[in-house]
Amino acid sequence: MAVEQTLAMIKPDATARNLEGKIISRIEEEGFNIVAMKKLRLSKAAAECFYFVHRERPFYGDLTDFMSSGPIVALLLEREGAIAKWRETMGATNPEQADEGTLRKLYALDLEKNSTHGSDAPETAAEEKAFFFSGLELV
Ligand code: FUP
Repeated sequence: MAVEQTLAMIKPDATARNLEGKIISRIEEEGFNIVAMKKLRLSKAAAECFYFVHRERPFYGDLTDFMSSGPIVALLLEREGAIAKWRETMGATNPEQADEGTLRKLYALDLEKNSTHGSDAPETAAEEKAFFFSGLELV
């Protein structure tokens, strides 16, 4: 399996409950190298840009309100098969369908406030990496 990178976020519902440490510990336990990391608050416009692919969906307004409602932590993660491994670690988008022990099963409040984000393919991982990090911020 090739070493790859994926973009992860700790979402506002999780930062509000001081879950950053627990989620970052899990990232380390699952064998990811943290290539870059920062905490910031997305503007509504930035959240709309990040989720542009969902602009026609009925949940777009609520989702981008939520994603700009408080701080997030963006992380660039690296390991073999990082994209699939991080999605497996997060669990299903809807926490009601997430497997036991996954981050969303453990921490998500509902389908929208689901605590973590992960890229879904190499192309989106590259776009999302560029959205959050400049070359200077990659270590
Ligand atoms: P995921 O790749 O697991 O983050 O899920 P999606 O790309 O399908 O959805 C992006 C985000 O939109 C999810 F994290 C949660 C939110 N969402 C809703 O709020 N309502 C929905 O019906 C579907 C997704």
